[in-house]
Amino acid sequence: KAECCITEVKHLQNQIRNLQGQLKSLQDIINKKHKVEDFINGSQTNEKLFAANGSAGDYKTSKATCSQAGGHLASPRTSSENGAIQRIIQRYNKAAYLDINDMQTEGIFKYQSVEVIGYANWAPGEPNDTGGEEDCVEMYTDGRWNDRSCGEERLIICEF
Ligand code: 293
Ligand code: CA
Ligand code: CA
Repeated sequence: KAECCITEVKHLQNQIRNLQGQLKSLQDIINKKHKVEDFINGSQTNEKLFAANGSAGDYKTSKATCSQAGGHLASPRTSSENGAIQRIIQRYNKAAYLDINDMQTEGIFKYQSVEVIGYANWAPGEPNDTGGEEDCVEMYTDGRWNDRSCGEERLIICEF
């Protein structure tokens, strides 16, 4: 018989109404944050968010900094992601390391030392492993990539 459950049903309906209200305010907050991100970074259809705070470091420091922040050092997998990173590099007018290297096998570039890259945007003549010691990758302000020694000071750009 339905009688048994009316108060429970009403209670649940109340809880649903409360949750709907909370969901609505969460959506409002998220929408506002998206607008701020789009204003700062330019509209992104990407899922990934790229961010810099102006700090710089070598490859190891860059990786550690992004990891401490709960993200990863930026590693573009598409031209659209490459463009999003490039905009940040242009804003700071400073090249940045990508999380791509050929430390394991010379000439075989991998994401985070694990997965062979499926997208590249090398500058003409790159990668050239100058001096036999360029196993990291930097992005120039024109969005092109250069293999580079890992110990330079570069803008830190993380992805989240
Ligand atoms: C050589 C030739 C340059 C090039 C440079 C970079 C270093 O000096 O044209 O820009 O190497 O590849 O990473
Ligand atoms: Ca190399
Ligand atoms: Ca090079």
